[in-house]
Amino acid sequence: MPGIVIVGAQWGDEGKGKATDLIGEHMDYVARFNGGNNAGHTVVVGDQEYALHLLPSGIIHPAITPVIGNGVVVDPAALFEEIDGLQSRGVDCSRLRISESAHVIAPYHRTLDKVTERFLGKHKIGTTGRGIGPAYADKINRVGIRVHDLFNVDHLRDKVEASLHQKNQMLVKLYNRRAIEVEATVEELAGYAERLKPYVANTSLMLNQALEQGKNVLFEGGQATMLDVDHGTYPFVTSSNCTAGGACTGTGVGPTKIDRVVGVAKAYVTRVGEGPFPTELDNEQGEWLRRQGHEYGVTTGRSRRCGWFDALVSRYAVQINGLTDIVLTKLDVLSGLETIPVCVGYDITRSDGSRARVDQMPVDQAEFQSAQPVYEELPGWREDISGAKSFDEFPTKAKDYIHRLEDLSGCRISAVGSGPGRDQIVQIH
Ligand code: 2SA
Ligand code: GDP
Ligand code: MG
Repeated sequence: MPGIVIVGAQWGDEGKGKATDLIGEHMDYVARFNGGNNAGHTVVVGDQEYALHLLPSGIIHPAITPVIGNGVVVDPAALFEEIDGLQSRGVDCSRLRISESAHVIAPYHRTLDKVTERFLGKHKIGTTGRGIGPAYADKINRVGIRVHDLFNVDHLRDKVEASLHQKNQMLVKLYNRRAIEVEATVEELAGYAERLKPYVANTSLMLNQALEQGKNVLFEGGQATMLDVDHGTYPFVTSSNCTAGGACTGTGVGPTKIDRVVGVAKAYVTRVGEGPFPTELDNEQGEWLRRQGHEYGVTTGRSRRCGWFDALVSRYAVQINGLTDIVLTKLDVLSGLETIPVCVGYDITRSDGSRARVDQMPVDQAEFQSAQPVYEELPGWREDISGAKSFDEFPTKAKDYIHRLEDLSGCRISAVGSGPGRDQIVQIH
């Protein structure tokens, strides 16, 4: 089973870091394929908690080669800060390999991210402010800077000039800001080159050769299906392909090399930032879920919006990613509830004003914005499940909840999280 992809099945923070750590134990390589340091993946080992942003979660295992693929956007300052933080805690980062064609987040991308959010006003996306969108926009506009560009200053200056030409006109004329200086930017970016060099490699070749040799590669997705730039709740999305297809384009490995696609889903749903969220609980129950689940952003510290499990979202994630199985996390958080509502349909308003009940994800975002959840009430359980070591130890009603989510999602649940700890996960065979 050499090629495994892990993706978020909802709006992120499902516990991908933990799932990657669990499955990654048997892997030779763990490769990030999208996003950047907007991600916040938590891995808890004993009494140590690691919050990983740009680095693949597999970096915690000494036997794994962590890889940052070409589909990732790399902020060199953030990268070194993260490496320094981990190394000071005894984690060896020297095995890390970064694609030479990954795009670089320059300081002006961070500036633009913040400025555009401010100017969008009530239409803002609620980004993490890490420069992710502007860096991907440059990639698509063909004025991006790639990692290998940092190693030739004349070439780099050319690229920075091309990238800043239009941005400076916009910053000065539209946003009433000072123009960004080319030379200062070149100096800063070129200053990272020497330290970056030993990590840089042709990672596509490396991963393909590894797969040829029968080695195991885990492809770790950042963000999630509903934040995917093509398949998510556009425009309230991130700027990359977080879905399984992104694993191929974002690492240079073909789809025939992928054997398993794991979706990570919470037993309820959370979202950070703006955008529609049909099962959101803007009330005391939502506050209860936030408190029980400690739902705060790992990168920005923002409060996460909380709501009930949405079967339309999980069915959609199964379809878009071709999921082979689901890792269901945070089931322990729901212990103590009398009943647990699960969304099984939406009442939506069509563009002609008519109302309809649907059980598939509407693509039209105006329809999705209008969605009112239709709930099925499932019986809850009182027992604390955080110490369960096998599926048999779960209360019957918790087992029923898991089986009902499998039926509604149309996909097998292969493991269930019962707490944040590394060993608090129960495999289902
Ligand atoms: P961006 O910064 O351009 O990627 O923001 C665009 C949208 O994507 C959402 N987004 C995220 N959603 C959940 N978790 C993320 N990572 C952090 C975490 C978030 C944090 O693990 O907690 O700390 O706030 C993440 N990254 C991006 C973002 O909220 C926007 O809706
Ligand atoms: P990711 O972005 O998908 O990797 O998820 P985050 O790390 O942003 O958020 C998931 C949070 O839930 C982290 O604080 C994890 O330690 C925690 N977590 C993961 N699995 C479980 C679980 O099964 N139960 C509980 N209570 N917490 C969990
Ligand atoms: Mg996260």
